Amino acid sequence: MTGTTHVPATSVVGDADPFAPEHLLHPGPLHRALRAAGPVVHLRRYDVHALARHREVRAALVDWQNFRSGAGVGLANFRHETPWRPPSLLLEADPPHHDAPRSVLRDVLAPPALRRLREKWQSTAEELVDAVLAEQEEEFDAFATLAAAFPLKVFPDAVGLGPDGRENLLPYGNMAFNAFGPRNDLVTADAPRVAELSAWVDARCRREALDENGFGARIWAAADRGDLTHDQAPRVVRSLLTAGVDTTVHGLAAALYAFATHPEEWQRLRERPELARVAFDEAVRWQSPVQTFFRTATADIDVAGTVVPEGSKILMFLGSANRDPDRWDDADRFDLGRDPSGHVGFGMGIHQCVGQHVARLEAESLLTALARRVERIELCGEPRRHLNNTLRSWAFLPVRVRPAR
Ligand code: OVM
Repeated sequence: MTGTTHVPATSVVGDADPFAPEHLLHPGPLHRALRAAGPVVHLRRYDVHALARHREVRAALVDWQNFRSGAGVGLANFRHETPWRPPSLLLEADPPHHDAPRSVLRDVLAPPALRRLREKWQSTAEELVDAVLAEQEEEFDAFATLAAAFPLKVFPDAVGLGPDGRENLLPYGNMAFNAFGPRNDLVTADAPRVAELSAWVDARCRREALDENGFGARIWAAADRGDLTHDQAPRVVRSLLTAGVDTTVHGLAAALYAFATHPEEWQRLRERPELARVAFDEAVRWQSPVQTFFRTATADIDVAGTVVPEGSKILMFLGSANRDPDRWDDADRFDLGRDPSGHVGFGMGIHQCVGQHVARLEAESLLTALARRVERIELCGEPRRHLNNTLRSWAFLPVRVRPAR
């Protein structure tokens, strides 16, 4: 630990606010203090129990019977508070209600369905990288030009969204991920646009708004077959639009940041582009674009000798579990040589990210195109984070590249 980094002492870590800007910007010190303080830590400010070690986070994620999602996976407890929007039928639901929407979306986003997109996404990535290398100087913002531009090109098309209003997608997702946290300044800043952005997204989920070949239309077709009700279909489409854009944008940004700060790993990827998928998972482990989710205890649960009371919220630090030295060798190192499987950056268990294959295909397409065309990529200025209550996200990622000859 460096001398300038403030590390909360074990005795006061229970007073920390994990959603305060200092911890959102630099979560490492708080994560270390939480892991050191024990397998479970009571956070007094919010009266929730926090899990920050890999073993307990993983155990909670797979134990959906005790650690429920139906009362919301943010701080708000839907038993007592009205959610900011009708709850997700996947994320904020438990079996048995959860299972039909999950199985429909799993099929819509499964690897066979993605094979149709593969060639198109690869050529789009190649065109994008060629255009960036041709148009930009050697120094540019890799966040806007690559990490944000690529998903925003391919994913809304795959859903079957019309061309208008796509600039609303990132602000809507940003708002949804802020809403899992406390009602702090980040949530207040989003408030003026909640109604407008929600109305736009809800309108895009209607059958008439969706192209007949996309994921959205396939969700509606599942309702025609009786696998979902027609009332459920638009809300399952909404899950795609909520969880499918910001996550991949900041996940790709995590990978680009990792490579721009680890030149030897970039050379490794250039020599073996087939490492692109494992590299993306390692970047998801290392940065954990989704930092936290909550559960609600459905009984008094004994966690390593501490009773978590029935009805109370549990805060799971995915980003901390993914850096737990008891689970990972040299946990803070971004390393293409390791096997990152078992990371909880996509969750684990019945709610594990249903779109992870889509994310990996996006990452593979973009990273492979870059690896073939870019000899060196390095930071050429101070990158800037974008603060969000849940997402470890980016605003600006200045890089210098040397194109391959
Ligand atoms: C959803 C959803 C799923 C995962 C994450 C998420 C805002 C939303 O089903 O709407 O974050």
